[in-house]
Amino acid sequence: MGSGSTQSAAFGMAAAAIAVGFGIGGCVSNDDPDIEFPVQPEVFIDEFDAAEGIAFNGEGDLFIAANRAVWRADPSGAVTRLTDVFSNLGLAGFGERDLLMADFGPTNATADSSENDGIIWLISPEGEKREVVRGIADPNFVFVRDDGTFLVTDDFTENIYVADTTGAVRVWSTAVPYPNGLVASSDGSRLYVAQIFSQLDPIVLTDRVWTLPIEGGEPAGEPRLLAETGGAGVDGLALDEQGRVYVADNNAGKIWRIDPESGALVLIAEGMPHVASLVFGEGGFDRRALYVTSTFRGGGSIWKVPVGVRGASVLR
Ligand SMILES: [Ca+2]
Ligand SMILES: [Ca+2]
Repeated sequence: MGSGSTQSAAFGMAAAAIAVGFGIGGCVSNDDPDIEFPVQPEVFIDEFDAAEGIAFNGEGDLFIAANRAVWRADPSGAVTRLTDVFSNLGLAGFGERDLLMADFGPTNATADSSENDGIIWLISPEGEKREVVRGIADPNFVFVRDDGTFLVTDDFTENIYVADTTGAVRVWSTAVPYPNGLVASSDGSRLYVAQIFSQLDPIVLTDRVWTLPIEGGEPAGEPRLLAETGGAGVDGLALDEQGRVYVADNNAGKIWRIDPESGALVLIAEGMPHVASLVFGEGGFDRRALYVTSTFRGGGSIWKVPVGVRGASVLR
């Protein structure tokens, strides 16, 4: 190899560095140059009145909690009812092919009376289900970790619980008030937490996404405010393969992407009333799109939002 080719390689690296510099400084830093944010979302499924939980299992099949039931959805948008539950809260793939579901149970804190009757269900893709955790009043979101345990939020409290399928459950963190959606950084060193309310009774929605440091599987220090979306009622979170955080801004009907270092925001899509939870496509679904639920106030639509990048690998 002559010096010419070394020079040319060095020049190439410099050019790449300059390109990256421009990318950061520019107003749009997409991975797919054909996509300009905000993108136009499309309705993927319009069969439901209310939906929230959404997750792929380890076999690449999509499941949705909607109309007080759990459904499997095909890439065509056709849905099959699997089993009935009390509510429509968070879903997460668990193990090779099962799901965990957060269910408020018969009562919840927005009703006249609330009891400690929430349930975490373990549900097979065929719809067989059994209770695995009791003792959480109104479980909202489930985030599975790499050791077989999972974190569960109760967004009417300050509690993030850690639990497992033997029924063991304890409060893991009280650092973020009214925690809703969760997702961890890919290296596991931090947990992103969406704070949905600033107070209850009457409910005041808020827009804060926090970073909570983790060491040895436990919270390690004070949370840091990562971003405020300017919306109201931040709900589900998802992570892309570049470590960026996507948040469903429920009352604003928007999805934002947050830079995990700077907290800078990019508006990904809008016009989706009361979006709740979001996942990247897997299996036979579009892997460069988010699939997004909406609650009853949003009409229960399931949206597809192309984002031009894949999701981070999901722990199950
Ligand atoms: Ca309850
Ligand atoms: Ca939620």
